[in-house]
Amino acid sequence: MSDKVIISCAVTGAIHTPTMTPFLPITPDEIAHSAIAAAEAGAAIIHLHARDPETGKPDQSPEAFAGFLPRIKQATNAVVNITTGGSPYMTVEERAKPAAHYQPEVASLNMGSMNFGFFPLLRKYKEFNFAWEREHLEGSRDLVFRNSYKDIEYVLETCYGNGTRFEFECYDISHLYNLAHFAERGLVKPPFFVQSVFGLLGGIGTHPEDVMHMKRTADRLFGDDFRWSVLGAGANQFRIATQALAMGANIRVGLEDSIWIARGKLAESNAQQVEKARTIIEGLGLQVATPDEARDILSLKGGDQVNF
Ligand code: KMH
Ligand code: ZN
Repeated sequence: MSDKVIISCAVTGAIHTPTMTPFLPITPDEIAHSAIAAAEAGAAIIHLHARDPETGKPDQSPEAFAGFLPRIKQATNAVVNITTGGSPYMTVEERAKPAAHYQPEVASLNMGSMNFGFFPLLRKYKEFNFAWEREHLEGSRDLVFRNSYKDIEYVLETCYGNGTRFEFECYDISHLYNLAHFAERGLVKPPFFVQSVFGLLGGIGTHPEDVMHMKRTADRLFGDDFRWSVLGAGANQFRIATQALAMGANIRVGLEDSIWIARGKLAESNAQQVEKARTIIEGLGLQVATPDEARDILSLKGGDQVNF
């Protein structure tokens, strides 16, 4: 068990909407500033989505990423991770375009199809700033986040040849088995960066036993061939992180996954969550990994090998 912990920070995502918090980075400027501050606070990996600067709606066109990728690269040594999840409403072809074009060190790869319900958030908000927000939440009652075997192969075909490695997003135990299937076919190579996701409606829950079961299943399937990271969605973020840290995990924080810093208190920035993560890590006697240490742990190609 290494005492170096990789903090990933997912700065904006595609699930939370502008009405939910004034602190969600939306414009390229906001995304760049927020990502740079998160890296300065200790995030070794920055996981990125893009949004329409006027409305905040998820935008997966490669052009939408152009306003912040070079700026983050120039201002930090952080590993840039580009989403191929995009928004669950998009096709896989659309979702894979930015990672295929910019050839980052890491891209996300979602390891199975699932229901993805964020409609319970509707209860919290009466009015929305933009019309798309209500439709986005309401539509998730009937939303399947599609990641078929063919879809996963498509992302591998479009990105792996560029030396991009993956953050394998596993929202349930079956997604670990899907990763094992691709490993058996030789389509993915260790070390596998397994990002286990807890607490989304449609995925595994947030009970300590859920975290334990994810870890022991990954141990059984991959042995020494995986590097484990966890993210807890919403208010569970730091409880799950702390449990998993004590079990040897790396962690992901950021406003993509939770808009909170404490019970009922909005996080004012991504960096604030990274700082809290750092405090917990150091409080447990562990150390925060630098970006170069993360590159070493995950066998990444290097920040100078990207196309931005
Ligand atoms: N929002 C996370 C739970 C992706 O970008 O590929 C999942 C995610 C998907 O980060
Ligand atoms: Zn994401």
